[in-house]
Amino acid sequence: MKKTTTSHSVKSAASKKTNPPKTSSTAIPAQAGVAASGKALPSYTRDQHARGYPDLHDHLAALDKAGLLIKVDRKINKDTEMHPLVRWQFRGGIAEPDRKAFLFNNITDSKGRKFDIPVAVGVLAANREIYSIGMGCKIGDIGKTWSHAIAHPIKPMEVKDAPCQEIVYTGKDLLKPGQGLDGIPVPISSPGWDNAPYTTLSQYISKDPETGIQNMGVYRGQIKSPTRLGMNPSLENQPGIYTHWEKYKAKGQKLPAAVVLGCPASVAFTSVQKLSEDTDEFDVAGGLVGAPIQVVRCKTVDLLVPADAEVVIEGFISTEWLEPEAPFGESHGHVNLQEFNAYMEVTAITRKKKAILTSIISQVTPSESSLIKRVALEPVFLNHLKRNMGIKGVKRVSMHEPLTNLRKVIAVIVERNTPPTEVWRALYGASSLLRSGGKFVIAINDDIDPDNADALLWAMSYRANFALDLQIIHHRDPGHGPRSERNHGEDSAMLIDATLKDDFPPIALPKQEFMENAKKIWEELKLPPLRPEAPWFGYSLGDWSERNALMAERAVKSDYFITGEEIAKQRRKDLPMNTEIKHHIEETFLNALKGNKSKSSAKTLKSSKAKAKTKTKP
Ligand SMILES: Cc1cc2nc3c(=O)[nH]c(=O)nc-3n(C[C@H](O)[C@H](O)[C@H](O)COP(=O)(O)O)c2cc1C
Ligand SMILES: [Mn+2]
Repeated sequence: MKKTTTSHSVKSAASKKTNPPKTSSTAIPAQAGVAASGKALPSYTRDQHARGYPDLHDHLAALDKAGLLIKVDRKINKDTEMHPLVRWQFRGGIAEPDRKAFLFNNITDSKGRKFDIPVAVGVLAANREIYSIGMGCKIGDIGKTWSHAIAHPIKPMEVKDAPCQEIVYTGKDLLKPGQGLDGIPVPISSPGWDNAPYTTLSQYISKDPETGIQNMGVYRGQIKSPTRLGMNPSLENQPGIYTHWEKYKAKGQKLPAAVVLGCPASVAFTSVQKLSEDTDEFDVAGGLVGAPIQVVRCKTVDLLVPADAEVVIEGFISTEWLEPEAPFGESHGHVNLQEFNAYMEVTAITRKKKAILTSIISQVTPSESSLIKRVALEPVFLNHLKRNMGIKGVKRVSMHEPLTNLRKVIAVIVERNTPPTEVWRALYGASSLLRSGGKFVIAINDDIDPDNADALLWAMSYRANFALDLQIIHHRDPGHGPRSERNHGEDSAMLIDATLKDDFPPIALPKQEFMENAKKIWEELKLPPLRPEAPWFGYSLGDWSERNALMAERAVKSDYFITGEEIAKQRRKDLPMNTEIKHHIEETFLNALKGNKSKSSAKTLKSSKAKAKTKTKP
């Protein structure tokens, strides 16, 4: 194994001094590549300082050390068993923090073929803990780390030789059994529906022929022959590669491309992030790890790929011919039926000797695919609303994940006193950032858990008046999902202000102190473990008088007869049933408390009504 430390040529190192987020390179076990269990993971030796960030093997070792990696040594059929097995952790009632990454070491297919490349599934984003280990930051800092990296990109560094080119197959060698795409154990994602194995973490790299700026985006790849890979850019997501494809088409040339299958986690994360078209994902990946990403020039195309990639497929994408591609189970939860799409003719496959293939579990959400996109996209939305649009009251943006798949339902969490015009600017802003994002955009306050659809319905039910708080937006792209001919193919969006506009009485649950005390008793009684769901205690929403507070305090001290006596003195015969008490009694009561002479009830009623009318809205 050649070292790149002495032979690399620095193309363009970072010129700006940055204050990078801490990377997990310091957290690499002393013996990277050796699992905590003592069992060797597929690995190679290389000076960690030269790279400055962990590669996929180091990442797997870190996951193993954290107890997050399940190594499967039993034989697994990649075409029928692998993805269904991992699927269970997303459809089997397992909570997100309990999900794990899987490494399959003994892979076969339905013809009994063997593969020398292990397959890793869920190792990038089966849950936030796994993702945060890949980012080298705490779970709570994922958003901040993204914002920092986008604001402080670091240019990559070109090296002359690289682990990803330890093995190189080109030309006729690709047609020998096991040396073309047939040698890569690409699993079938949705057996029974998909028409082939598809690469999922396939990071397509292409270059803008005008600016020379590279793009890296994850688009699936249908294994069509040992040297042909299908590609499907979903145009509604405005994929970077499509712009390049169009430009090469206009020149009458094929589009040179390199497809990276597995690489350092931080680099992989940028390939599913929506960055501006003129941003090279490598620069932001550098920002994520706080060091230049080491890249190497491909063997048969003029493109740079991560030196620490596991496998790289090089080739040319026809800009003249399209081929049928799919059916393939999609992230919108339905099978994507066959369409005419691009394909690549492979000119080289390069790989590490001990390469590991990364496969992402996608389709019906929640999935690894939705989580990896969600944690990257939410900070982009928040930045857009707060920084680009300057809306101060926005606290968080949350994309709803299960079944709806992120883009359809977006909650914008705003401070309680945000002016309605700013709430609406946030709603319009969130609904227009992505061409295909924001079908339901709902503004809520931070006591509503946006991950709980029950809570979202709760907020919409009691805090929104649709005559005032709802707008339908026409002429929207239907986005990712099955398409309908209705309305000339155009979809629409619904913006809802479900924030509190009035002071409401408290949430009808015992106050926090009583629930906490009861939890101790619950646990003392060894009842089944609790998983508290917000709201699990009552809190004030602004409409709670001193009189009400006093009565409740008395009640919990078992002094409620005092209240009973007081109430007897407040008897009335001039009012109909269901007349609200607050405007009749509160002021009288407060004055009495202060020792003032009580005013006539008629006067109190009048002044309270006037107060209610002039009450200012937040
Ligand atoms: C597992 C997985 C598979 C994906 N497959 C595709 C795909 O086949 N086509 C596509 O256009 N986007 C796909 N995406 C979404 C893109 O990766 C995403 O839109 C990304 O921003 C693309 O990079 P770009 O913005 O540079 O084009 C996929 C994402 C994931 C996580
Ligand atoms: Mn891009």
